[in-house]
Amino acid sequence: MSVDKGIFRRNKQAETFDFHSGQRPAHWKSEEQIDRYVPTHCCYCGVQCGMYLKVANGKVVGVEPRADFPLNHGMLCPKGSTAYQTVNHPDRLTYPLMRRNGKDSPLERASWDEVLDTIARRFRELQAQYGNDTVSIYSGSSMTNEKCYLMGKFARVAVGTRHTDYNGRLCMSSATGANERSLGIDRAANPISDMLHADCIFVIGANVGECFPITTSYLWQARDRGCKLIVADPRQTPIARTADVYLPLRSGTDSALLNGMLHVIVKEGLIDEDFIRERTNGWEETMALVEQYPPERVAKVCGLRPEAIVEAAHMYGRANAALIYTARGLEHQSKGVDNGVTAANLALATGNFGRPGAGYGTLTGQGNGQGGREMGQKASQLPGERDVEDPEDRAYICSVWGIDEKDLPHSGYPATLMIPAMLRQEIRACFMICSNPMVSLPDQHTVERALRGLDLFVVTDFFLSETAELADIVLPGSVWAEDEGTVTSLEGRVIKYNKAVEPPGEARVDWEIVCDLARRLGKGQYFDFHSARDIFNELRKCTKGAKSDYWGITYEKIAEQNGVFWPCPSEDHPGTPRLYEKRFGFPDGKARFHPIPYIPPAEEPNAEYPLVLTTGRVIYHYLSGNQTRRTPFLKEMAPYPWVEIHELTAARLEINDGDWVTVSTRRGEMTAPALVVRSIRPDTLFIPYHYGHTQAVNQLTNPVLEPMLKIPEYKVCAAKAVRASQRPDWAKDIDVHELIEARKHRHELPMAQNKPVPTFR
Ligand SMILES: Nc1nc2c(c(=O)[nH]1)N[C@H]1C(S)=C(S)[C@@H](COP(=O)(O)OP(=O)(O)OC[C@H]3O[C@@H](n4cnc5c(=O)[nH]c(N)nc54)[C@H](O)[C@@H]3O)O[C@H]1N2
Ligand SMILES: Nc1nc2c(c(=O)[nH]1)N[C@H]1C(S)=C(S)[C@@H](COP(=O)(O)OP(=O)(O)OC[C@H]3O[C@@H](n4cnc5c(=O)[nH]c(N)nc54)[C@H](O)[C@@H]3O)O[C@H]1N2
Ligand code: SF4
Ligand SMILES: [Mo]
Repeated sequence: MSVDKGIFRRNKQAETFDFHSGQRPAHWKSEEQIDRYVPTHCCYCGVQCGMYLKVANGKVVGVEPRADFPLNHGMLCPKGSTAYQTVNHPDRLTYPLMRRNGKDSPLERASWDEVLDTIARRFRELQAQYGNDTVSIYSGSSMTNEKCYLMGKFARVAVGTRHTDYNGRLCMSSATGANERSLGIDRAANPISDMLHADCIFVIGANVGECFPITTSYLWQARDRGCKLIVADPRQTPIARTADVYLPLRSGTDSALLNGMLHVIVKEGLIDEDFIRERTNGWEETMALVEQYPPERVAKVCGLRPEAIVEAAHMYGRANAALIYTARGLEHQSKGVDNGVTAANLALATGNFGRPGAGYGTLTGQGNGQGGREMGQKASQLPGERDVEDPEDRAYICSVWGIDEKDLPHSGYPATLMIPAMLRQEIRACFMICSNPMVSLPDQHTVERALRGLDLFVVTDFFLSETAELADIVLPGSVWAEDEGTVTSLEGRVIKYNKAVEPPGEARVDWEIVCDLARRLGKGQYFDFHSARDIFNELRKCTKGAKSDYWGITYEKIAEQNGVFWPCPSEDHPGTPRLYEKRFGFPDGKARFHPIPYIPPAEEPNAEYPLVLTTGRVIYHYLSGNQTRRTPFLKEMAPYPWVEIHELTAARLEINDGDWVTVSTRRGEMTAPALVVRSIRPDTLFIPYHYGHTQAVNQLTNPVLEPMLKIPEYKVCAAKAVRASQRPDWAKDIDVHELIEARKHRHELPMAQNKPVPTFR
């Protein structure tokens, strides 16, 4: 099948532009100074909007949205349209840094030879003394597939450690668990354009408007065609304001809600019996379980009105084609995998798979959050989503890599378990690239102790992040515009970044740094890559015949087709935009139901901590904010964190808009201004997490992990709030009312269709 082009008008100017020569069309008079337009994609979220970087005199000077890319059709969000400003930023790291005299000495300028030789020597010394696994590799999914692939191979082949993992552990691991348990393939089931074919879209735990901004244009087009919208989120997010049913559930109760909706669907005969019989296993047990979740019981658990649950179930159950979208709201929980499974159960029971507009999918977060979870940088994984403990997978990858099977390490610690292993001194060195855990990991005070305690901590970044500040050696790497390589978007579409400029100063392209280090570790023959394309060709081979099969994807085909959806098993295969049209990903081709009882979150409110704290994102910042906090417009729009608090709760606590509030949990406390709103449950507080040091909400969050996939419960912990006795140090000269004024309107928009503001129980 082909991907829907949507109903956008195409930009004529862009179409006449010769992308290959990089020549601008003659009639673009006002752009005379631009030398080249380099087609690429945004470096931020998983939507991966197409853009051109404008290059003049060897520098990136601006951005132009790509009208010819079928997903964004000429649109970019505030982050995309300012991303280019990070390339020439004055804060760029332009030479290596190193502490020469222990932890208390300053980071000083050093040469590449000095830092890389030191790293190689110290790794070997520590490994000789404490074993190979004393070194860990911690990488990230904002990097291309080529780099993610390289990191897994670097860990196993160059360093010889079993401990390799990445920041996707904090992001996509619940989704992976649910996809693998229910459907058998860890990828979104549908291309985004499938929204245009849906009669009902159910968004649970995803802030689509702020986190996947450009996809909302598909949502609005679907709405124009009569598609219903259900939103379940403890906060009334931008898209929730226009929803047909808005379910402001209590954080951590998603599986109860989903079981309750399925209960109603079964009772009313809205299940798809043919689909269940022919394409699934295990329905009886799930049906028996949801019997125990009548709307009245679920309403109490979730803090909702029972009628709203029934209404949502009817709306979803009666649609001919319905889509469920989840994201971290449902997944950042100690029951995150189970929650995803209950969402899949609902879609399976109603036959919503394998057709246009029918599916369940997690909205993948990071730019390469999809490819990054397939390329073998994960603790338990080899490239192509292969299993590091599976004898056949091991043998195949060893044959491609040319190593002996006994030299391939077994599975190691996921990123979240590396922290306790560092505290136990089982891990004594860490090579980190493309992650900023001093903002992103829960329970920051413990994380800081672990990282400070390392014998050798190396960070590769292009800005000095909160984490790089703690490193013994900082390596200046490259931004996306300085390298080429592929990325796999939230649709499962493999696309390509193209190189626009060279890294500044002595900064180097990431993969060259890693290959150079591999050589110095004596393993150069396994890292004899001369281009990103060389790496891509090897990774294609590694994925051949695997679930995420890239074998048939080439750089040329990506350019010709505007991306290729995996699996793509041969060069004449067009790729696979929609999964599960005929089979699910298990050997018998059938999907699997799993009965999931509701289990409460790890921490529930009590007398001392009577509120629920939840955390997440705002449109203006990206993840740890290391990039977006340096972008003037984005910084201005959201300069520091705030506490969203319902007006009833604020009144009870005698807190007014703009008052400084101290929020505390069992792990720590922080102070930020109150934003008094009606768009959040009265029992819930929300703090955006994009800030570091004393502005980091992860000082407060609960490090409890999902038992299988080890993702932290960022979305629920017990908290209390009081009016602060004084402002924090960072806030002495701040006029907080500017922020309040800027944010306020976002929370005060009227509900569509004159619906009353929802009542909470
Ligand atoms: N602007 C922006 N966009 C981004 C990113 C970014 O940092 N900034 N990051 C990208 C990445 S890596 C990711 S992972 C995605 C994340 O995308 P999302 O998951 O959409 O973003 P979050 O803000 O983490 O959480 C989503 C929603 O979950 C709600 N929520 C909290 N607790 C619960 C709960 O218990 N149940 C339910 N159902 N909902 C709950 C929150 O109120 C919030 O509105 O965004 C991607 N896009
Ligand atoms: N409380 C709370 N905490 C959360 C979340 C939440 O919702 N609430 N969300 C979690 C989620 S979903 C995620 S994805 C994580 C993200 O957490 P992190 O991965 O720690 O955050 P990033 O900002 O992506 O960190 C990437 C770092 O690498 C750098 N970088 C980016 N691209 C490249 C590259 O190509 N090469 C190199 N060398 N460096 C690069 C950036 O400058 C940045 O410093 O945070 C998690 N933490
Ligand atoms: S929606 Fe995502 S990919 Fe598109 S411009 Fe915004 S941040 Fe970039
Ligand atoms: Mo994420």
